[in-house]
Amino acid sequence: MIYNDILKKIKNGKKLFALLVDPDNHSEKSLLKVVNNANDSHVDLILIGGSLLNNHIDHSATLIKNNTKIPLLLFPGSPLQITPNADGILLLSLISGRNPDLLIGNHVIASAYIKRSGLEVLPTGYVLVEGGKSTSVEYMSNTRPIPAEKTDIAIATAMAGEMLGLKLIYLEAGSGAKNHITFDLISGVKKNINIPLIVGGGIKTENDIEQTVKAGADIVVIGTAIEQNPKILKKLVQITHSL
Ligand code: 1GP
Repeated sequence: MIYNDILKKIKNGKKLFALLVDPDNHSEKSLLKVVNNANDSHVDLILIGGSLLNNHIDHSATLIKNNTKIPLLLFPGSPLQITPNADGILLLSLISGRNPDLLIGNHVIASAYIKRSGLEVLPTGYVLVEGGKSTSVEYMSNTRPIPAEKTDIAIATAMAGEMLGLKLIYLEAGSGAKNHITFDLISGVKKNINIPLIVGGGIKTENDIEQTVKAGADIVVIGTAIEQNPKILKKLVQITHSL
């Protein structure tokens, strides 16, 4: 079970690195390179997802699965990105927003399909925080992010998500965000919840990772920075594991 494994690792003081792969940004050949890089770098989790569907998610997920033992989790931008060809799904409820489809509507549409798929379901409170520029997730979800300095609202949102029974909280500044989530906001949320905390969006450097993890992130997600410079992956994973 992926979730139990995550809990166990966190309990043992380990910080996890999740690589985000948007299949729309890859050919079959480059996707294979990404997977090999993830294997060599000892990435803990691979997340697959994006905003659009220019490539076939089923095919991309199968290609990843066939070439790695790293758990593959769907990170779906829409129900159309759900495929049985992964190990699990971050079943996102966009609790920072007030769009009913992303809070429960899409989940109702997809529930029977997900059950049949055999995917491990990881119910995740998805909390969008302003990251210094407007992002795809903000536009596509038709929701407003929590202002970056409103730590109290982010904390209350994460606490509400935990009280509703969600199993993970994902603080998201949006892919390619100018600013990653601040130390204060991450540490405030971390102090007030007892479920694993995922943080992503705009994390680019060793220093960003250090700040994010020291503030309280259990799992760091990086996509854009690795797409731009795949060579830094190994070092970023090492840093994460050393903290
Ligand atoms: C986006 O949190 C992830 O959903 C990763 O963001 O692409 O900015 O690393 P980046």
